[in-house]
Amino acid sequence: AEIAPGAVHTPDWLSPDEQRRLVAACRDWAAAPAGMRHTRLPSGGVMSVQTVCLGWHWTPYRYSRTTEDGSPVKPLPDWLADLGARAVGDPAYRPDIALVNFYDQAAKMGMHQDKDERSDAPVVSLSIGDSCVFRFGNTEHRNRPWTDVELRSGDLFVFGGPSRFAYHGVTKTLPGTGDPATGLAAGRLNITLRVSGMD
Ligand code: MD5
Ligand code: FE
Repeated sequence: AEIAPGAVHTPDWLSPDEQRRLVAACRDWAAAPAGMRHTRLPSGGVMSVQTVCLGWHWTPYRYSRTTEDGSPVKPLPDWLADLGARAVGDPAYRPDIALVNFYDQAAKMGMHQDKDERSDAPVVSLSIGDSCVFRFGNTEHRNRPWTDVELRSGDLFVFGGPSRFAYHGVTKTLPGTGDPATGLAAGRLNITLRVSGMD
């Protein structure tokens, strides 16, 4: 379903097998060093979501090749970039950043734009585990109008064209809605694939 120009939601895109493989991979990526952590905000707070980065390490306003403690960022495997190319239907799409977000039952993400990348290539979003309410806004500001969309395990969302720089957030997760057969007993995983536009 096209939620807005360039914002395409494909429910149930990942097979159960692909979801299991991704959960197992996320478990490996989450391990220290350069593992999953609550990102520190310039305000002094921390995000409720926990994140592990592949390819480039994200902190607000900037990407780097090392994490806060100086550890090298884990590589983004070719098979994951291939999955991204399949998601956008373009073999030339080569994401070099993956951000893996884990939401426990209390985590949410406020309305924001993703503009730390130096590329306007599409962002691919994959969801696994508990469902969430995803809020897709507009390009002007973080306020209405917006559209709330429930994202479920296995869903694909591609944000391209005029939707690439839209405000968006996650207002809540829906605990107990995931299938433990994925290997995730509780919580929600979201994997985004991005093009950095950097060398
Ligand atoms: C999530 N993650 O569910 C969301 C899904 C993030 C983030 O927002 O920054 O890690 S990705 C949603 C997204 C990405 C890029 C553009 C747009 C939405 N958009 O234009 O709406 O953890
Ligand atoms: Fe975002």
